[in-house]
Amino acid sequence: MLRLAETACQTRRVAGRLRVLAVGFMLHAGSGLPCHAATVELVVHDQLGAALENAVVFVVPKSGASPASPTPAVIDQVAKAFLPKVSIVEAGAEVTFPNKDNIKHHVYSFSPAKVFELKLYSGIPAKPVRFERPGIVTLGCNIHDGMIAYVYVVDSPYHALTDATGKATLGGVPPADYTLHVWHFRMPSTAAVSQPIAVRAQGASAAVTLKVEPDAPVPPPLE
Ligand SMILES: [Cu+2]
Repeated sequence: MLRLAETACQTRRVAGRLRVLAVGFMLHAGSGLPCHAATVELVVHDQLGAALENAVVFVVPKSGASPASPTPAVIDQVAKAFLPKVSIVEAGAEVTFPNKDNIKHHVYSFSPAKVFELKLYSGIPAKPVRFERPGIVTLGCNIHDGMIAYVYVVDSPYHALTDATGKATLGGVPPADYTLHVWHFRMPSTAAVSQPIAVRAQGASAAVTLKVEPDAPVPPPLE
């Protein structure tokens, strides 16, 4: 019975999907069979219609922040680059910054959500960095100007990065009213684009168009 119900839910969700190419959002969610948890499907493009990879997408219940279950993350430094370039962590998560190059790096952030500095080091720093506050943290290296990465700290367990086709799927989302947040590092502002999204039993989907610059804004250097 459960399988039949899920199949019916999926069929309705696909049949009801809407997409828009204009700047902004178009959301679809309806009512129907009582699926136990829903799937939110998102696709993100730029203003020229090109798929945007590594866009941060997450939903937060309107009833308040979801209990986060932060899991540790790792951001490597390889060949004078942060890997991955974009990470999503839940508030309270600890991140380690292994330096896998044979030169030293000096990792820092001036972002209000997390100000920190890992002074010139090799190997793995003794202590991870804890990200408590939701927000966007831009990482730099004081030695290598081209090293830039982003940590988006969220207060929701429902988050994902878009793939090369601009798509992301949030699974296991309890049906409720949410706010959808979408951000890409080529946006001229660190403010995410936000919009209501009603997640119903058969799921929800949204197509989002972001206005982005050709290159990411350059963060200020360490003084
Ligand atoms: Cu460096």
